[in-house]
Amino acid sequence: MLVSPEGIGAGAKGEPKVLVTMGSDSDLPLMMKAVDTLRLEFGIPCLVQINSVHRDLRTVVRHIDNLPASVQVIIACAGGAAHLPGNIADLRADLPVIGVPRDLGALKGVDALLSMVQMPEGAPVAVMAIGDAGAVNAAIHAAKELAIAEPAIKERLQAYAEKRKQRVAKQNQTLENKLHMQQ
Ligand code: RP5
Repeated sequence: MLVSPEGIGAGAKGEPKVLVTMGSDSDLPLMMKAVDTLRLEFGIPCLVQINSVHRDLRTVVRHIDNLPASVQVIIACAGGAAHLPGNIADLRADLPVIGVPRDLGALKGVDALLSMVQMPEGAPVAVMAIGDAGAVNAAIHAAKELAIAEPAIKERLQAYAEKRKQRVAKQNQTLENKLHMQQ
């Protein structure tokens, strides 16, 4: 279990606001994209924890029942028969759960995607894309949920969107230069 260092910016006081959890440490390289987006782009500290519903279900229940009160959103990643986010959605009726499906190879992550997205009525999981885009988007989605009550995070979200716009403007500039060179 690990709490990310401060995070960056006014909103980050070291109290974890997001739980980033996963079924195995083999998911960690993918989930570091969520952790780094949370803390570096938005200054949101998070708790990072391994929770395996297939290998140690009792510990999962204990961890999830006893989260710090500061945690307001949960991001859960798993591959294969990905039951972790759905089980957490049942355990924590009070917190939004965002699922990130991981590609384990055999079925290219579609197995995890469908396991997460087909939750029965009453226990929703907000499912992101398979892989890297899903991990980053999970962090952005969590930041948006926190931003409802925290104007500082809203500002960071706007700055992030601005950076994406600038990227397109730069691409257009490069394109224009290339087209002029061909004349
Ligand atoms: C899932 O099984 C985990 O979330 C992971 O994506 C997958 C494989 O785990 P390891 O066998 O690599 O530990 O529960």
